[in-house]
Amino acid sequence: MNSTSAWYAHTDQWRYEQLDVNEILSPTAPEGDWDASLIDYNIRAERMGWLPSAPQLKTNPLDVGKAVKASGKTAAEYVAEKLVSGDLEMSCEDPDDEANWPRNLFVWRSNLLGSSGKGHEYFIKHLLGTDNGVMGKDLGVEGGRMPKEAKWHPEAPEGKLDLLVTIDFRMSTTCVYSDIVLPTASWYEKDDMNTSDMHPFIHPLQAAVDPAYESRSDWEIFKGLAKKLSEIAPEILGVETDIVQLPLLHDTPMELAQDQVKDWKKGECELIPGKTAPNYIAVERDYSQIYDKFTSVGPLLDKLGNGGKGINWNTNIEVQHLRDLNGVVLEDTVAKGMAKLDTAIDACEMILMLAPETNGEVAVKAWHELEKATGREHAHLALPKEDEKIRFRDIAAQPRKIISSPTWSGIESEHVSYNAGYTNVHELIPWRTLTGRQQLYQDHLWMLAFGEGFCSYRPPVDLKTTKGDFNTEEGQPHVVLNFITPHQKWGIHSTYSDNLHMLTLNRGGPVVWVSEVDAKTAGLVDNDWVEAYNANGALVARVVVSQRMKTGTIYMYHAQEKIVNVPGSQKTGIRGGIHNSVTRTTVKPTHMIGGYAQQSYGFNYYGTVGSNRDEFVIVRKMNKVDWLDTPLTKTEAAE
Ligand SMILES: Nc1nc2c(c(=O)[nH]1)N[C@H]1C(S)=C(S)[C@@H](COP(=O)(O)OP(=O)(O)OC[C@H]3O[C@@H](n4cnc5c(=O)[nH]c(N)nc54)[C@H](O)[C@@H]3O)O[C@H]1N2
Ligand SMILES: Nc1nc2c(c(=O)[nH]1)N[C@H]1C(S)=C(S)[C@@H](COP(=O)(O)OP(=O)(O)OC[C@H]3O[C@@H](n4cnc5c(=O)[nH]c(N)nc54)[C@H](O)[C@@H]3O)O[C@H]1N2
Ligand SMILES: [Mo]
Repeated sequence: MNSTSAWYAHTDQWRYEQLDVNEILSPTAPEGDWDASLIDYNIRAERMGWLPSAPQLKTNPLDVGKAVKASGKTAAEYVAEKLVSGDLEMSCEDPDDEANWPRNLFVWRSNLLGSSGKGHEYFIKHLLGTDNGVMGKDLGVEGGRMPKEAKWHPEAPEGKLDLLVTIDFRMSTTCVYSDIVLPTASWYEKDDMNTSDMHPFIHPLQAAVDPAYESRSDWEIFKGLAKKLSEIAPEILGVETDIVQLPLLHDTPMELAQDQVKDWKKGECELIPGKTAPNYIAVERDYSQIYDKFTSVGPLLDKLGNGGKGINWNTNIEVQHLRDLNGVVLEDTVAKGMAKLDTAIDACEMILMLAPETNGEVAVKAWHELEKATGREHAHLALPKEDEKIRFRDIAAQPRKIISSPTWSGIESEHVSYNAGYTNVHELIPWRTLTGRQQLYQDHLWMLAFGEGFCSYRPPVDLKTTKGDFNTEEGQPHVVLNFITPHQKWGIHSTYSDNLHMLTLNRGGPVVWVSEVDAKTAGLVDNDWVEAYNANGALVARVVVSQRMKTGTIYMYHAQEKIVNVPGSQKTGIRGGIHNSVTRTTVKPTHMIGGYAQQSYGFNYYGTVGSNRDEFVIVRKMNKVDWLDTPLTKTEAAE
C-alpha cells in the first residue's frame, strides 16, 4: 500500500479537507468531471488500478476466495463480475464503514506517531481513539466541498484500531501509544545489514553482546511471531485462498494498460482486471506452514528465477549454493530439501547470494538479460567482478564495494561517482519513460488538467487551517507564520536526539525557530515558551530567535519526540503536541496517476506524498507553562 493515501483515508483527514480541487485545477483543464474532492480522486485512482488500496474489498478476501473456488471462475473473472453488479465493493469507497477499518497495526523500524505521520492528532483521534488536540471541525459542521465518491457518515469513527504493536529498541512516541511494545536488540546486539540506494557499500551490524533483558533481534521477533501463528492458526485457519488486489504495477506489461482515462464505474469502459481496473489474483496460504516457509528459501526462485526492473534471470545455481552454505531443511515439512534460513546471518547470506550487487556472477547474468532487450553489450560493467561473491563475513571484516547492476541506473566505478541516469546516457539504455527518451512533456489527461504538462511553478495552496473559530487570540500579541519542518542536524529523524548528551547540548526539549522581526511582533524573546496552533492541533516549544530565519517562517526541525520536556498545551488542555500536531496530509491528484509508463505505481517508489509545506500556524507566548497541573490526558483531567 502507499502509506500516504492509506493514512489520509484511515485517519479521516479527508473529512476535514478544506483545499478545494478548483484551487489547484488549471483554468485550461479540458472538459471533464473534475468537480470532486481529493479523496474522490484517490478513490478513482484505486478503482482504475492506478494506486494500491488497503483494505481491498469490503468482503473478507478469504471469503471471496471460497466464493471464487465455488464459482469455478478465475479470481479476476469472479471479482470483476461482482464489482460490476455491486455485490462486491472496494473498501476505499467507504473508509469509515467498520468493515473497512484497519484493525491491526504493526510498526517496525518507523516512528509513525513521533516522526513520519503527518496529521498526528488525527492519527490519535481516529485510529487510536485517545485524547487528542484536533481543533477544527469536519466538513459536515464546517462546510466545504463534500466528497461524492467517498461515503459520508455523519459521525466519524474514533478508535478504529484494535491493536497497535511496535517493535523498537527505544521508548519512542509510537511505543508510548502502543498496546504492545516488542523490545528489539540494538545495533550492537544483533546481526543485520544496512544499505540505501545511494551507497556503494553494504554495512553489516554484528552482535558484540547479547540483547539485554527480554529483547530479541528483529529476526527472532518475526520468527517467534511466525512460530506462534503457525501453532494457533489451525484453530480457525486452514489452507485458504486469499484474493489479492494488484495495482497496475511498474515494470510489468500493465504499465502500458491505459492510453486514456476511463472509469468503469461510470460506464465509460468495461471492467477488465489488470487493464481498466486492478488485477485480482488467488494466492493459496497454509497458515500452519508460515514458520516453515519463513525459515527456508522458497521454491519459486528455482522455478521463476529472480529479477527487477522488468528483467528476469535464472537463479538455480545460487539457490543450490545457499543449500551448501546454510544447510538443508531435513524435517518432513513443506520446506524439506530447501536451504535453511534459521539465523539472521542465513537471511543476510540469501540476500548477498541473490543480489547482483553482491554476487558478480548474478550481475553478469542480469546484464546479459538486459542485453536481450537493448541489443547492445552491457556485461562489461560487471565482468571484471564476475568472480566476486561477497559473504556476510567479508563485509564484517571490511567494507566491500558493491557491483554495478542493471537494477540501478548508476554504476559503481573508480572513475565516476554514482549518479542516476548514467547508464541511460553512456550505455544508450532507453530511458524508462513512455517515449524511451528524456521526457519533459507529460501528456496524461490529469497532468494537463492540473496544468503540469510541463514543469511549472506551483504557488502555495491555502490550507485554511488558521481560520477556524478555535482562534480566539485577538488582543493577545501573536503572529501567523508558515510552518516548515526541515530535517534536523542533531538526529536522523527521531533517533539520537533524545539522549542526555544531545539534550544537554541544546535546550533539552522541543524548540522552534523564528526571525527577530516576527519575535518582536509577537512579543517574544529568545527561550520563551510558545504555543503554535491551528485547526490540526497545537504544539509547545521554546523559541530560538535567530537572524538566520526568514521573516514569515517558523521552523520546527523534523521529529523532536513528544516524550522529553513537553509541557501542557493551553489550547488543547492535554500535554504538548509534536511537530506533526499542526500538519496534515495533502494528497495531490497528479501523484495518483497510474498505468501510464513512468507514471505507474511501484512499491516504495511512486505514489502520493504527504506534502505539508504550505501549512500556517498561529504563534503566541504561553502565559503559563504548565508542567504539573495539566494532566497528561483529558481522562486524567476528569478524574
Ligand atoms: N512534518 C514532517 N513530517 C515528515 C518529514 C518532514 O520533513 N516533516 N519527513 C518525512 C520523511 S522524508 C521521512 S523518511 C519520515 C521518517 O519517519 P520514520 O521512518 O517514522 O522515522 P524514524 O524517526 O527514523 O523512525 C525509525 C524508528 O525505528 C527505530 N529503529 C532503528 N533501528 C531499528 C532496528 O534495527 N529495528 C527496529 N525494530 N527499530 C529500529 C528507531 O529507534 C526509530 O524509532 O518522516 C516523514 N515525515
Ligand atoms: N542529519 C540528518 N540527515 C538526514 C535526515 C535526518 O533526519 N537527519 N533524513 C534523511 C532523509 S530520510 C531525507 S528524506 C533527507 C531530506 O533532506 P532534504 O531534502 O534536504 O530535506 P529538508 O531538510 O526537509 O528540506 C530541505 C530544504 O527545503 C526548504 N523548503 C521548504 N519548503 C520549500 C519550498 O516550497 N521550496 C523550496 N525550494 N524549498 C523549500 C527547507 O527550508 C529546507 O531547508 O535527509 C536525509 N538526511
Ligand atoms: Mo525521507
